[in-house]
Amino acid sequence: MGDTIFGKIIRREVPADIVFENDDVLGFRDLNPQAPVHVLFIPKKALPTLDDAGPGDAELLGKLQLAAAEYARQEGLAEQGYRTVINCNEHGGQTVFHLHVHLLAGRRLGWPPG
Ligand code: D5M
Repeated sequence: MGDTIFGKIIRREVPADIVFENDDVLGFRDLNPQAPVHVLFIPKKALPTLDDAGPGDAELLGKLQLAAAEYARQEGLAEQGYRTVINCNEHGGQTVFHLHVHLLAGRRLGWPPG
């Protein structure tokens, strides 16, 4: 498992506000929320960036997106809408190198993102 803060959250070595969990994915609230709802979905199998994903990760990537969609449905966010985002490397704005999907909801989101 990757040695990042997210690895420590998976191992319950640091606290997090965990709101979703299944066999492959953990979801917890972002410490620095950019919308009224801002949840991060991470694979329990660490992968640093989307650029490190290969064909063998196709199912896991699907599970991450489906976890976000399932959570959004459960929380009643789907009808008004939401956004999922994966930041990759420096210009993508990635700061934690354990692949994660951001789920943003609860306000009208601007486009294009900054
Ligand atoms: O997103 C990384 C995100 O991770 C950023 O929005 C802050 C968040 N973060 C960092 N540390 C924590 C902890 N400990 N709990 C919850 N959220 C955290 P990126 O796409 O890499 O910029």
